[in-house]
Amino acid sequence: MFDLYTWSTPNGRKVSIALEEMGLPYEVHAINIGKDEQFAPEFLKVSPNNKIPGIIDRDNNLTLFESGAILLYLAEKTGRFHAASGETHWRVIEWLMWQMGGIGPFLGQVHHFVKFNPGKAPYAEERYVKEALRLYGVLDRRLAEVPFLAGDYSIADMATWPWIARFEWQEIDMGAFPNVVRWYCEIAARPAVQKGYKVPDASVEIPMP
Ligand SMILES: N[C@@H](CCC(=O)N[C@@H](CS)C(=O)NCC(=O)O)C(=O)O
Repeated sequence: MFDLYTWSTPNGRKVSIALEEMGLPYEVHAINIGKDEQFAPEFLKVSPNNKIPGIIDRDNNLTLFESGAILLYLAEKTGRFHAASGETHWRVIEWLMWQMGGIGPFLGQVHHFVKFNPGKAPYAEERYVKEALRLYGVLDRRLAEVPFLAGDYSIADMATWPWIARFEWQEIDMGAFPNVVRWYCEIAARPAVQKGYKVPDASVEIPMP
């Protein structure tokens, strides 16, 4: 049994999707980051970085923050959606790190400047939109070669997909990225993804291109 500390954001959804995909039971603790609940001392015991997501594994009382670390932990614990060794092991890590270092931080800045503060910082808007388009291009080229980021569906896809689900916020023309659309729709059709997307807010729907 896991405790999941989360909110309705791409980083939070990575973990609820992974827990659903792996069939692991979990109790949801909604941390409303719009109300600064991420700064509550109780939450800091789980996530000292003041950000969701965080988990506690009740089997061993292990606490973990950083979505990439959580996904690796869950994959190792269940032996699913990752490979124990060999090339695929490193492909999963490679694309997971690409998400953590590129897709997450840069698309997050697009949300900040383009969606929520348009017109305030034209240089930042231009810089982050350009980088977003470059990253979508990288993703599209990769997905022209393989069905999923590391070959088979893996935690690297679970990490990346929730960020692409914000393509409207990022003002991305998905028609320009047909391989991304194919991959995105295939993942969106997975029952576990549909369930995990709605944590902790069951009223939302997956945006479709
Ligand atoms: N690198 C972290 C990023 C986590 C993150 O940025 N979480 C956001 C929501 S998506 C958050 O908690 N923001 C609250 C804040 O910045 O105060 C991870 O992947 O877990």
